[in-house]
Amino acid sequence: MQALLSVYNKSGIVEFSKILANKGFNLISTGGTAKSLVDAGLKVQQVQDVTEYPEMLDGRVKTLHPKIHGALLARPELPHHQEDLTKYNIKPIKIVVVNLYPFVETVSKPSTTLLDALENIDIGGHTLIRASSKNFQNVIIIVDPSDYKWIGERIESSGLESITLEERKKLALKAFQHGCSYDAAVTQYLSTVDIKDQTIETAKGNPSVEFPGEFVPLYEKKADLRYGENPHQKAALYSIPNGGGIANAQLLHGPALSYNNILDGDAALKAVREFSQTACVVIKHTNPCGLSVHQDQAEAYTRAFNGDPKSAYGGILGFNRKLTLAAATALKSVFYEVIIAPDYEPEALALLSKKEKLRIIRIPEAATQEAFTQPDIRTITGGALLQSPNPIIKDESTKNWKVATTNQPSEQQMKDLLFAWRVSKHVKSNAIVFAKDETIVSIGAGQPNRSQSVDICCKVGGDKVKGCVMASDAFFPFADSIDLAHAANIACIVQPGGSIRDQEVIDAANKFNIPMVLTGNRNFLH
Ligand code: 93A
Repeated sequence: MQALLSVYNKSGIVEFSKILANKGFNLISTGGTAKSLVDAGLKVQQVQDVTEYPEMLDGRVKTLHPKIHGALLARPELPHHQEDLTKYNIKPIKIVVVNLYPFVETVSKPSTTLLDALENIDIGGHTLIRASSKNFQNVIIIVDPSDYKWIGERIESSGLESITLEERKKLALKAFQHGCSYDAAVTQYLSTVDIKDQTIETAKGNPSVEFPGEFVPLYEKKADLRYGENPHQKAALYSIPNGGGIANAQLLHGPALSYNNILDGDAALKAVREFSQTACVVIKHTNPCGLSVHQDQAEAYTRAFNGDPKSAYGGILGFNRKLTLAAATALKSVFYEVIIAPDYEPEALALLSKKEKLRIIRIPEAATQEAFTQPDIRTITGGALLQSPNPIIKDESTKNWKVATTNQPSEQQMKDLLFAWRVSKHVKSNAIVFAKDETIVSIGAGQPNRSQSVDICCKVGGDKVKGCVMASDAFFPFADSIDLAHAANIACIVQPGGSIRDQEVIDAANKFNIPMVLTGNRNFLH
């Protein structure tokens, strides 16, 4: 019996091949893979000894040969296939282990040239996958090293034939999916790479920020989820391999993540990465109902919680720094569904792990700080909308702000205005944020008119709103919101400006001596 091994990622291949060798398989392999196996003391037949052609064209042609593909595509039960095998001296291959050149990793590097990218488009390996998968009744195809263990154990205990037809089909399906997302990545890369006025050696592509003529997301399925937004909806999680973010986060403790947990966890991550200072957010239904920045993380948590203690129950907590034991101690008595942080002090993790229902998530390294480069994608009936992500608001952005009123905000108020402005970016439009001491006091989210959001802020904040700053994610179309702000004793306002009634709105602020700052840009979130 013959096995063909040709892998870029060589982890686990020696151990798996040893099992095959012990079971009497003839191991056939390509250059680098063969070397790893020989170095480990295994007897290997080189592909070039089977094909009687050397690997050529810098390895572009290794396994592309009828002696290999005849061995993969033959159906031994058909007499005329048997005749061909005998006539051309081809021996069937029963098991194929392949994984492809690292195309996604290669094009993710900003320094990658077009030539590097093209060299990393795997042709032969891909063809091995397709041929073996097409003939899955006769050939076992393995593309995922995590399958070595169970298949190895099975072959060892019960032989190759014990792998059932259903299992073979699943492996073939996985292999086709693997090839499919690989081709999607190539398609996306080629549709965005700019080769105008550049040599093939130097042309660089950045597939993540431009909008291609044809868009094929390069997502890989990560998990089936129990259900979707509601129990009667089916759902699954897909991720961009090595793409960071919540889709590649690690669940350290607790029950499996739900669709809504992931969605809210994403909102938490996006909200805390807006701040370079130590921050804590409480998310409910994708809106931050509490958020605070403070150099003491436990204090940031307590302030965020106190923003709206009633709504915090069952919320999603987000941190942009390693979670300390002090913060874990402060939060442990409240019921939260999920907590996300870039890391956890061991004592903090141990303490929180006592809470059975709490899902504790570690966000991949640097994800709480790095800028988004992935486009925002949203499906619509019959298509999709893409946009570049709304960038992180820099401290320097206040240099472009204009004070529209006679009264100027104080330095402390400017700090709070910038804080509230940043928060308003993460609240569903029409968004109004009341804040004090870089902490949310109340939010008005998702209302069909702006003054209604102001109203909600006043009601939810109650006595606490006195002296707050107010941020609005888009301009005030009328002066009614300023009247409400005055009645609530709001100290200062930030908003984009740009309404045809700006003057009326500014006049109202002047009438009440409320300083008002115009940012010049809008932060809708629909
Ligand atoms: O350049 S290729 O597209 N041409 C081929 O004929 C071929 N056959 C296998 N790349 C080819 N492979 C790939 O080589 C496999 O998919 C695998 O990723 C890699 C293993 O090469 P080596 O064993 O030399 O490290």
